[in-house]
Amino acid sequence: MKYSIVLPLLATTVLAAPLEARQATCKVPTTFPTTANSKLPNPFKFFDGTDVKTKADFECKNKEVSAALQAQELGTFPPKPSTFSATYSGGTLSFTAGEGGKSISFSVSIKGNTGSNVPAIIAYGAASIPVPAGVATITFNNDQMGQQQGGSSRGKGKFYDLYGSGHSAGALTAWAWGVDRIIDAVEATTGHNIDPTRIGVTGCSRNGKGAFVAAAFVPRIALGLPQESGAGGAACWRISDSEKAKGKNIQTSSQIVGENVWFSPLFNAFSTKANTLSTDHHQLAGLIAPRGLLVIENEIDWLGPVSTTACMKVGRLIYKALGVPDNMGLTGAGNHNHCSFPSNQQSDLTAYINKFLLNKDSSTAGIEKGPSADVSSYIDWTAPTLT
Ligand code: MCU
Repeated sequence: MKYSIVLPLLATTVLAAPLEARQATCKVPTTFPTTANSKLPNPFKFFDGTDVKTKADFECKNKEVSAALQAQELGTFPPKPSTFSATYSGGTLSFTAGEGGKSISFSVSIKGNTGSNVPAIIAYGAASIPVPAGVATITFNNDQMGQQQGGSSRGKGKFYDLYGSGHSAGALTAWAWGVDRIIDAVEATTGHNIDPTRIGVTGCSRNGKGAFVAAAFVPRIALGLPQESGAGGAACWRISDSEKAKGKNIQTSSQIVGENVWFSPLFNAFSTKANTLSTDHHQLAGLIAPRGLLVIENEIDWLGPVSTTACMKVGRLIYKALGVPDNMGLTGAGNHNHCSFPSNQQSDLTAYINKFLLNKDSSTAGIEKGPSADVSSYIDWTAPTLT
């Protein structure tokens, strides 16, 4: 009798539990497979070999993908610090974050925030895409958060002032933590008119890698707009290695770890054997699903146009499996200077900003542009329809 009352109540509670509560039941491993595999890892299998069948399974899969990326490439992404306060005044949003007796202060500028409930784009450095009227720009001096002047920048910047110069995070992770705090600050203050539920993030080239990782690590980002990110962003390490083997002048993991501090020192162990990573960057796109993502690319050899195109087409298979194929697009174009936005990518960008930031009816159907790239030669699995 006692149980017949308790059990239905329990069942109701479990079914009605919000997604975050159900995710708390995900078993996230602390060690990750390093078996050599030159094909892109199957995003629909857990590392223990079981199948990802449902959308709830996929939420759990993303937790292990995030953990693996942090352990092998990006370093630890810290949660909200124990103390936090923010102010907004006259176009400047500032926050102070504290942990373990240390604290840092940081400011970003906001422009174009007239009206109410204004969507915004957080721009690393400065936006090199056109930001339309009605969308505010939050300019993030990411170099101040984590320096990127080459190898000597390791552990330098405000993030490392707070967490210590020996923290495992590479600059991409330090910047993503900054984006997370900017959104905390938007939420904690008034007067700026920004709608925290409609925030996009962009950056070009090295900052495009940063924008990609921020969209992946910060679930409050509604739209990722990484531009010409190439290796470490939209390219898959494995495909770039295969392109390099074909004689292309393309950036690979073995080169990138020596050029700058974008990645964690943990990545060094994989730099010449990217085929042993547990994940690849189709799954970086998968971390953003089902949220909006438009990957903007160029056809400069160093960026790896075949690698970014194939990798992101595989990323779209993940969005398709989730039933939202058109929440992710890939717009690649050649014949323009690095980070100069060409007019033939404008309609794709407009469609994504309209849909995900301006709440307008807009078709983002089937945007998949780039050089020809044979996806089937890089994968040995098929995508299910997640229920
Ligand atoms: C595409 O981003 C980088 C690239 O990874 C580097 O190898 C190169 O030195 O700089 C590019 C960049 O950030 O250009 C502005």
